[in-house]
Amino acid sequence: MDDHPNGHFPFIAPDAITLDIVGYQFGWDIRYAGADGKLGEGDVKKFSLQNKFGVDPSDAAGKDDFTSTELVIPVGKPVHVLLRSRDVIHSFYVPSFRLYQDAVPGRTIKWIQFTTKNTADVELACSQLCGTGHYNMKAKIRILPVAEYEKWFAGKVAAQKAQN
Ligand SMILES: [Cu+2]
Repeated sequence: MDDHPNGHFPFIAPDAITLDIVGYQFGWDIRYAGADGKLGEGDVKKFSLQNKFGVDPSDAAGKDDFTSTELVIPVGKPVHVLLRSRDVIHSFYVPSFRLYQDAVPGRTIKWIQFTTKNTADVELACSQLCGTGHYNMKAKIRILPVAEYEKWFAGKVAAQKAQN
């Protein structure tokens, strides 16, 4: 079981796009693996204002990771979410997917996976009353045709490379 890249969750598709999503008062931070397809390890113990994803700066896998304020995904491909919270309990809620999962401080939730059927713009919200800005805790989800997603992804990888 431990040989599986997703450890105790073998139902996660091996070709899924794994995204790191961190809830905070009041929004969502989203991190993508860059060109190497590998996210730098994110550790809830390393969260700080300067280190929003709790990554180890010496982790080579994280060098090309990039962030986004929108959740952009290709239609028809499995998406695997690593879900965390930087402060209080939030809940990852996508009404049009009928999907919600609490994000709990100190934990990484590893079992969320979904595959979309149609291109669309939908909304990611928070379904846990988490403070005064709760109503405004949201992010856009853009479900794109695969070729369009790949173009967006390539643009983000190039921008990240220019920064490094
Ligand atoms: Cu919230």
